[in-house]
Amino acid sequence: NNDIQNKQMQDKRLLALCPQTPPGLNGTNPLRIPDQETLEDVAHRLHWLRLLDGGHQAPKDCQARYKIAIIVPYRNRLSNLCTFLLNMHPFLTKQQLDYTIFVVEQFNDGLFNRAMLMNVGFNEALKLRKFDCFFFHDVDLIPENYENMYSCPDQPRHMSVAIDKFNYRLPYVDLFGGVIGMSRAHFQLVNGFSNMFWGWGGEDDDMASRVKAHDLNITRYRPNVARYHMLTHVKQKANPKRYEKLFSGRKRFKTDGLNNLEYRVKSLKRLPLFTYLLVDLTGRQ
Ligand code: UD2
Ligand code: MN
Repeated sequence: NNDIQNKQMQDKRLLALCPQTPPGLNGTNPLRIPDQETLEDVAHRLHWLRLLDGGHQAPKDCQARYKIAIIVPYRNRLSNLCTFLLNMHPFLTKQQLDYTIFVVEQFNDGLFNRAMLMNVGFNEALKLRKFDCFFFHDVDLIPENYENMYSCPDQPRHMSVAIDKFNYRLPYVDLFGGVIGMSRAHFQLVNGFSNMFWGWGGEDDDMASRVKAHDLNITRYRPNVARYHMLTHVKQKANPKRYEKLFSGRKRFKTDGLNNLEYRVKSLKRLPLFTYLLVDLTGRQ
């Protein structure tokens, strides 16, 4: 048995690198709808993918170029999460990626802090594996086009350019919300997201300013490739202080982010479809 395992590991090392653009990506990703909105049902439907524990997958016929972490901020959106997982796993597998999906749930009630959950996801993921890049991903966005590659970007990449709900048009040029991809080094360079945005809005624009303040460029794929379907959910209450925080943000890039992040991990589990983190966020709302 050990011999077989050794042999398999050797074979893996001899495998050729996966192509930058895998074959057969033309065509649209059909929207899959769960029969029942339970994680068990979704796992059952995805059985054929043979996912590894913790929502991990790696190509079998070639050696992946990067190790990718998908970080999903989450609280109380089970219906969206089921649809997200049912669609993302087949999509990312088809792109021949070595990836792991992390769902980071906010334990405490009160205002949601999307940006801080991203920071926690980044931090905790790196304790498990040295991921090369990170996709920070809203749970309600489903890529429509297989060519929308989740490969590590050289510069920070805004992925969700054309969303059906916005008539497939970018609402404003500096938008950096929805789905973004960044290398580990760039995310560290900008000190991650701000931890100070509680409630809806502003945290994505603050990240865009961080990126620009560090002489990085936001890149995008063509709008006919970077297309997404948005799932429905109830609207959050907007944070009335978001503009204030945004305008004063510049002064805080160095002191507010990865380097002053405080939280407690209540639970860390390798579930069949994702690595689950339940966290208590500390900080003033
Ligand atoms: C927009 C942005 C989003 C973020 C947000 C402001 C796009 C396409 N989306 O989304 O990236 O900047 O505005 O904060 O630009 N979530 C939960 N439970 C909650 C609340 C939020 O799981 O109770 C998570 C979930 O992953 C969700 C994400 O946070 O997709 C963004 O929140 P939203 O969907 O309520 O905000 P939305 O659609 O206006
Ligand atoms: Mn949304």
